[in-house]
Amino acid sequence: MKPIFVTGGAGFIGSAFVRQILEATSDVKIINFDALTYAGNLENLNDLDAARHQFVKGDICDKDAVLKALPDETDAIFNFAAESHVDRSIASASEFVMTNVLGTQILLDAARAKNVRRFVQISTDEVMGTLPEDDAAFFTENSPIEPNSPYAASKAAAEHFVRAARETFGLDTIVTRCGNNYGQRQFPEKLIPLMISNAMNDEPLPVYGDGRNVRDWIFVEDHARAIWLAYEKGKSGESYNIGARNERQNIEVVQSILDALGKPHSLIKYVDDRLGHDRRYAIDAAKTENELGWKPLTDWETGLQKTIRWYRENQDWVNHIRNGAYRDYYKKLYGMEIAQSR
Ligand code: NAD
Ligand code: TDX
Repeated sequence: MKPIFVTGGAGFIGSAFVRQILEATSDVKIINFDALTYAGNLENLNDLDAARHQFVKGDICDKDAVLKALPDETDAIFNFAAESHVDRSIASASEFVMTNVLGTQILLDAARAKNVRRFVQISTDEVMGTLPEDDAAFFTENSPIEPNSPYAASKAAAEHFVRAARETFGLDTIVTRCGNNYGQRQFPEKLIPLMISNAMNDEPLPVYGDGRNVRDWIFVEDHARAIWLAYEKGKSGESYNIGARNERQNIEVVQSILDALGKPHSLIKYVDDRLGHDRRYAIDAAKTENELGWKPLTDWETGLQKTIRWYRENQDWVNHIRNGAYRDYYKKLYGMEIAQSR
């Protein structure tokens, strides 16, 4: 069995990745190291094969815990662990610096100490800042690093430390930069699951600014496959952009969700814009397609339908979150209460 070490595997994308790899391979054993912050959820992992998946609760900022959990000669570290929500980073950035920057550096040091063969850093298109909306420009791997939010700045800093580990110590590294993910088990602070769960509860759908900011959406399983291919086939020291050529204005996304759920557009509530709100993300994934032989398999209509169906069928999962600390978060950010769900 080939050991791999996945951090943040109890979160949205990490858990999709773990599921996919357990299903698609037979010779890989996963150590899933996750601190179980507000975004980590053991319910995301409850039906996995214990013989090939070991969960370890731990913080990537805790060097001793990382060294204890990470076996010698591990084939790869996949670093998903992060504070991942832009709005939270605007409210308080320090946690983002801790986990996303210091945590990544601690993992890089541990990778060298334990002779890990390859380090895969899960980064984001947001490190490249924003694009004008009336432009044909796309993010490529050569776009300048110009992060605009504290979240994006912390992910950009992490990328720089990954690069430094390679240039200084010869660590074998890969960076992947994906656009906005959607799919099952995404924490309902992000646009799509927030709008689905509010619509299911007949609560207002808060749309920032004029609703015309553009995001490039990708189904989470397509992202997970690209990461695995980057690990298997990627060239050390390279970064790979991942995107499904699926740009949408936020308002269009929100209206599609309401239509799919048979709810009225009158639930839409325009609210104050996010500070420093990036206008448009759009990814040119040609390098990933050509060098890794990857392409997305799930189109937007199918992916959105699947996602909505999952949230409808897993209302307990949503309600466990909506009835907890999330209520305070929601009130503070949006100045609105959400009703207790049954
Ligand atoms: P998420 O917030 O759903 O999950 C993050 C996970 O990391 C949680 O399980 C949490 O418990 C864990 N974690 C947080 N701090 C930790 C720490 N100090 N030590 C150990 N574990 C810790 O995030 P996500 O949306 O699944 O994103 C995963 C990764 O993908 C992140 O690195 C994010 O920057 C990147 N990314 C996300 C998107 C997106 O659209 N969601 C797009 C591109 C890249
Ligand atoms: O209530 C909302 N209303 C709203 O209009 C929320 C939560 C969001 N929005 C808008 C802001 C963005 O233009 O929707 C868009 C998407 O917002 P988020 O889901 O918060 O994602 P974004 O800020 O684009 O960042 C995401 O993509 C890149 C992820 O959260 C990051 O982890 C990832 O790196």
